[in-house]
Amino acid sequence: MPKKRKHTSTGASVQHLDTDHTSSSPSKHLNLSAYHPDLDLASFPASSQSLYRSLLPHSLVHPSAFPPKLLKYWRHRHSLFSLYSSGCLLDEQSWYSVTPESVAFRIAKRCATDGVIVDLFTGAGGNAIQFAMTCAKVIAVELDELKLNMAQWNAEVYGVKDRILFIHGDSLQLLDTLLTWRKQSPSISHQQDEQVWNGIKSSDLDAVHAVFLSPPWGGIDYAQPTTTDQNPDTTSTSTSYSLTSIQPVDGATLFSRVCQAFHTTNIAYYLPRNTSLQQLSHLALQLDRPCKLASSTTQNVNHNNNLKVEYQYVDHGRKLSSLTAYYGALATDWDDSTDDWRQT
Ligand code: MGP
Repeated sequence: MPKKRKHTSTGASVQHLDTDHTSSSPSKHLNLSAYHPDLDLASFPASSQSLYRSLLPHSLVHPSAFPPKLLKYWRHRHSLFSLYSSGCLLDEQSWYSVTPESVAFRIAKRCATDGVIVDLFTGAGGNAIQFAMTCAKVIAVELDELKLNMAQWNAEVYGVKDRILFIHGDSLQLLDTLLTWRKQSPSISHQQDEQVWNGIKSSDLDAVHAVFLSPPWGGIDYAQPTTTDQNPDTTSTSTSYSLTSIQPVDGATLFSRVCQAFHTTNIAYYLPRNTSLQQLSHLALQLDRPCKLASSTTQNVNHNNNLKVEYQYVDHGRKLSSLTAYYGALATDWDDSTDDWRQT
């Protein structure tokens, strides 16, 4: 496993650009460019300029175009992307599912590595951008080409595009391919750096430190409780979000397939704040049993059965927003008392 990297943010190489309210707007009625006042499009390469222009009509930019339910996300736009005014673009689904920047930064700090981090549900790139600040390489997979292009553009706004390998494809297909590939080539050291899937090479797979999962939770109304947790100490019960609501496959199935496909227990799982803790613990127990195909997972044996759940607050700590469940070394190697990697 590649060694962990101390968090040393490279900083975004973005400077706040001159305001240019006169630049051509795709719509005279909705002055979209007014909502990106710090964007100086002319300072980007021609290909990026045309990418921005092609994405703009598919993005929700002007508040009058927002469905009323989504307006609250627009009001928090600078919490989602601090460089929003420099040109960040999101489609409707991304507005309500992108990870707020402070939360994404925190997760990236805990996943920092000199190796590779894999983001299997990249969306508009909120997490991938922050991973690019703390990890040597990010593999960002997204099924929806429009969102992937937005992620690419947003990463350019943040000046970190070059650290991210953007892949248009189905993560579940990637997992299936990896399982088959591992059956065929069980050795972890590959003589030749072969192409495994859509530009991912065997050397990338050998360097994977962790996998980040931020799948669709089931729409904007995900917070309706879907399961009942029993507390064995008090015999009380509480209603929670169930991993079965995760799309496109049940969240527990997704977790075990990731573990087997990537030969790692280092998984960070971004989930609703009311996710069933019983179900999260159950996933940790699964890791006690060596993954069926994971011949090399013995190195992680001491890390198995470990889980740390971090609750994430936004709005200056006033509002509980989400949680991240950390498994494997992401849990065991983190020292809560120093809030940093355990010194070895
Ligand atoms: P939220 O619960 O919709 O917002 O999402 P809020 O303001 O807490 O809602 P309220 O009803 O309490 O007012 C909180 C955060 O969860 C968002 O900022 C996203 O980061 C994340 N999130 C929400 N959804 C629906 C998804 C999703 O489907 N997938 C992922 N990965 N994240 C989501």
